[in-house]
Amino acid sequence: MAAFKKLVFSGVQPTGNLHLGNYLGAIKRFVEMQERADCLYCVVDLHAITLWQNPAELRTQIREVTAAFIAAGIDPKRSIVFNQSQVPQHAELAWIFNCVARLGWLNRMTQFKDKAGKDRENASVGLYDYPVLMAADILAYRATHVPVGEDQKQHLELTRDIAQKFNTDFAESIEAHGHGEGFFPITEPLIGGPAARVMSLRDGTKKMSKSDPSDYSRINLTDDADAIAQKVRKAKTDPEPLPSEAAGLNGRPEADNLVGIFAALRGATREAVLAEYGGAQFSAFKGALVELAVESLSPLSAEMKRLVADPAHIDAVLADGSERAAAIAAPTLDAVKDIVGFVRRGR
Ligand code: AQP
Repeated sequence: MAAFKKLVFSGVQPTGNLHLGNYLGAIKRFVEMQERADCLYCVVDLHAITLWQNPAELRTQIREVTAAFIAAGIDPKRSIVFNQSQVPQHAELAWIFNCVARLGWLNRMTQFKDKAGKDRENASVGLYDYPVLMAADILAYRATHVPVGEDQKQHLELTRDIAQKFNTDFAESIEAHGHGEGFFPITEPLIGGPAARVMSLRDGTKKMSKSDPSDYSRINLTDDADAIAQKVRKAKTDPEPLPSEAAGLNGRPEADNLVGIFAALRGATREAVLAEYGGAQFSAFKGALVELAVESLSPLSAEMKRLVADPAHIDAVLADGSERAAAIAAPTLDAVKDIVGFVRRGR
């Protein structure tokens, strides 16, 4: 396999209120990755429309996700911040990958099953094809690393399968065009930390999610201090005090979730948190969690508010980022077209 330059790609859908799960599982880690590699962070609006979106709200949400990226600490001069629909290579590569991916692979995707629910016949074709577009998002840049929450693990495995199959199916042509042994990297998912899967505050067995009908199930990045305090205080728990070791969280999903959130906000491990709070009652621990969450999220939400008040600035960031993203993706697509055997202008 050829050596690939370390490059990070990840995306967030502009489909509603961003929540603590999106922040701790993804965006906070995007910020940290900037120290270690070149990064591209994408507002994946093509993914968003796999479920119907109100057009005016979609536009607002694209700007809000961009604002959240910047407010959290992503520097749009250093990293490339853009929205997917401004870079046509994503959709173009997705079509080519549609012809590489197998129906059987997509039939196994659990996110489609969850989101389509019982009314599968009525789901959009785009929702079914979502993981193929995600593979195109990543591989248009030949990204080597993708920080995501645990819910995206299966999609990342599909990306690896598509890269592998493309490399194998076109091995001779890849070699003939001077690309060595493999054209696409086998991308590494970066899933980890204490908040890889933040759970609902109402039910520790369900993922914290934008689409949960109960607003009390999640902490939104735009929630004020009062709302954060109310939601944490009402969060479901069990009657036992906190254990002193992480093994004591087994079978206690709600306790595990609150300790994981605390650890991720503090940049510590569950063990370190339990060393401090083991034996404490939830009432005391929740008080400390409210304080930490408000202290972490208030500046973020204030900065988001400031940024969304200037949509022209956000749009300029996205236009600049899209241009820089396309400058990387366009030569990849040209090479893919040559490898596949298309005739293209200028050749
Ligand atoms: N609960 C979570 N814990 C940790 N990480 C999470 N992510 C999402 N939920 C959690 C991560 O956030 C990134 C962006 O997610 P997305 O908006 O692109 O997709 P999503 O998974 O559809 O988000 P939601 O909030 O769960 O929305 P719905 O309600 O539509 O299902 C990804 O890296 C994701 O892993």
